[in-house]
Amino acid sequence: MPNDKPKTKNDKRMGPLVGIIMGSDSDLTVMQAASDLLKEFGIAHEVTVISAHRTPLRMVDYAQKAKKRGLKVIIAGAGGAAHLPGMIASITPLPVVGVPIKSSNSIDGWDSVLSILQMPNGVPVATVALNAAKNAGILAAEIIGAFDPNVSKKVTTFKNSLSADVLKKVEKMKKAGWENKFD
Ligand code: RP5
Repeated sequence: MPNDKPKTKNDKRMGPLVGIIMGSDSDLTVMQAASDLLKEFGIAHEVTVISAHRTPLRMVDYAQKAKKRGLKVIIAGAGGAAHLPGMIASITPLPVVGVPIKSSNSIDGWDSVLSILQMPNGVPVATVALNAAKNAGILAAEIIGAFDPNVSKKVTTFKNSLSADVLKKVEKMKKAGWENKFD
């Protein structure tokens, strides 16, 4: 029996809306970007380590309690044989965003990408690109924004800033002499 007994602590305070979990603390350098994005958007979230293989009972416990604890989305990152996002998705009715990580035990990240992406029918994981934890944060913010107009506004502002950045590049290229008959 693995030594990962679930904690019994009652955690019903007004708490996080997004749970960011990862297979190891070695994933944190990548997963930090999801937390940074949520902080920027003012979305309450929590961050912890849950290993599908090394703490399977903790994983089941977390997934079973997630909805009741008030979480609305789970972002799960893992590298190598990355079973965490899919297993969490198999237990919770909440949307799960998966972040494939190019970890020390990964074959160039492909193993993580395919493990998280190729889920069977009925158990989807919204898989972002390799190491793309920031996009996972944005996706989580969009999900929260579907029922929270304040967050939705922030997502819109963020997306507008992306357009503005590109338009600056358009002008920069024009100034550098690159021709464009479009605008
Ligand atoms: C995966 O194994 C973790 O998600 C991590 O990406 C990788 C390596 O873990 P450590 O050996 O650094 O703990 O389960």
